[in-house]
Amino acid sequence: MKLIIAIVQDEDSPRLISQLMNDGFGVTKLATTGGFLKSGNTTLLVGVDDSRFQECLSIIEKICKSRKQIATSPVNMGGSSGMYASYPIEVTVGGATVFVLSVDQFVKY
Ligand code: 2BA
Repeated sequence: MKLIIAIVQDEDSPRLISQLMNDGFGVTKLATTGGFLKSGNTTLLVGVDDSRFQECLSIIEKICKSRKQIATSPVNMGGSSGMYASYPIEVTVGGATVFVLSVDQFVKY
């Protein structure tokens, strides 16, 4: 068994959760915040049998789109002034950031 930890954009999460549930996967949704943009994203925990692991990854890949977002980055104005200006930078977020862990044991009481 594997545990898939998928960090996805909030916009994709309702469709992704519906699709995974319809296909019989168990899903836990966590409301999370990205460290760089400091804006909300969604982390899904999905425990899957090895036999359905690729199927689950394919669903995540199919549904999660990459999008461009504007972030503001502080820039030192130079010298020892200690002054910063912020200017916008464009970053491409997603589709999905996925971690896969092998599960030693899975128990339900
Ligand atoms: P954030 O940390 O808010 O990052 C959002 C997007 O900003 C990233 O998209 C990436 O395109 C850009 N970015 C992140 N750090 C950057 C930096 N130091 N300099 C320039 N641009 C930077 P994604 O790579 O698709 O990541 C989306 C979200 O997935 C991240 O949100 C974070 O919540 C999570 N994530 C990504 N890589 C991770 C990792 N190695 N460990 C844990 N979480 C991760």
